Amino acid sequence: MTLSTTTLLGLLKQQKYAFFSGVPCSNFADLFQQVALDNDMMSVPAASEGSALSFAVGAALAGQRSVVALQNSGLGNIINPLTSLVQINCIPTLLLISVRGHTDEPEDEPQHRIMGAKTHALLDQLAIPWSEFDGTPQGFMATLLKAEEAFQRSVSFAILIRKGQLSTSLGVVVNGEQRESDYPLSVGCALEIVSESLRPTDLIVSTTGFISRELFRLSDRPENFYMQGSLGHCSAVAAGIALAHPSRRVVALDGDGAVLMHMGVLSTIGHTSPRNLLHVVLDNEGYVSTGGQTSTSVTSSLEAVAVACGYRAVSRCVTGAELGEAVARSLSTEGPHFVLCKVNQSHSRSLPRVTSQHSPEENKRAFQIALNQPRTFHQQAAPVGVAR
Ligand SMILES: Cc1ncc(C[n+]2csc(CCOP(=O)(O)OP(=O)(O)O)c2C)c(N)n1
Ligand SMILES: [Mg+2]
Repeated sequence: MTLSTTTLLGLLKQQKYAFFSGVPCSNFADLFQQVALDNDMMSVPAASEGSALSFAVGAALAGQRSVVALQNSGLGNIINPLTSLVQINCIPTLLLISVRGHTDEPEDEPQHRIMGAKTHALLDQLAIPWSEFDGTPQGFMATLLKAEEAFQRSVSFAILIRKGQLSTSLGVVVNGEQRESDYPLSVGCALEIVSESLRPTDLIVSTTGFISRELFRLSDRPENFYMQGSLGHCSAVAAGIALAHPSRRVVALDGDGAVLMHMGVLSTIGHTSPRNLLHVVLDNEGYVSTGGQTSTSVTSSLEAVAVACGYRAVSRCVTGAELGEAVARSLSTEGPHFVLCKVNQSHSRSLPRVTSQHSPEENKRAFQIALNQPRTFHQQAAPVGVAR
């Protein structure tokens, strides 16, 4: 059963919820966009699930009923404010949790497997009562009434929502208006340009979602470490490699949503200053892998943050020529380099999944071999698109 997002929002408003925050999941593709358009609901697009919960707590302190929407992968990000803010201060909030990797869905991506199997037990351990949504309006209303009972005891409540239970059909919305992004480069084109400029031995760590899938489609090679899950941690992994292995050049291929989620990493990178690190951010001003919900990079200059954090060289690119030049410059000068490239939100229709060919463990093993025993390449060898 699939409930229309409009109905779900109507029921939330009927129960006097007036404040919404969260981080998107593809199961919530419509929800974030509809809430952004809704005049009766204040919506805050948070950079991480922990801050979404904290925004909601602030709103609750100010007297508003608040909802936080998150994927279960974000449970790790909320546990600190959930236990040490919400629970000790008895400030009840409603959590709408999209459950990926449910034990009934063994075909879901491997990064969801462990959290998918542990979500219910984790909530039990945390003493957060929960209810599984059945996909019907009556079922949703029944879970909201259970939440009311929990709130009477100043306890938060979680509604668990499965894939396909909420409608997901809208396009891209920015500041409440439908829009087409008009940057000339797609992620695929930008990655081709980056790949052409790199050396065959350069190591790449790519962020979770479509960026890794585009890289895999374009140029699968053992020097690529594809992050699956762990949103926001790609640049720290790349910087860790760069610091531990100063003779190898390491490229972090990041997304705007990922950078925003753990932006403190930029300060650590500026501080530790790995000379062999190139941090490329493909900024499409949205969470495109989960349906194109707007990210706050639309009103933030991530490149200015990188400058302030102490990266040695920072560029902002819009065209292919600018991107090619920025990546080429980073080859001949010391890093850490930060290249922000504005990209549009289009992708090829059928993006293969990395896991269709390599399990995460196989990818790790191949990457470690490529890192520790670099392959030799002829001078004229194809730059980066070398088959595995
Ligand atoms: C902690 C956490 N929260 C939410 C998600 C769901 N998620 C997967 S990819 C993604 C979008 C990332 O956006 P961005 O880094 O800008 O890359 P894009 O999809 O736009 O290429 C989100 C929100 C997740 N994997 N982990
Ligand atoms: Mg993005």
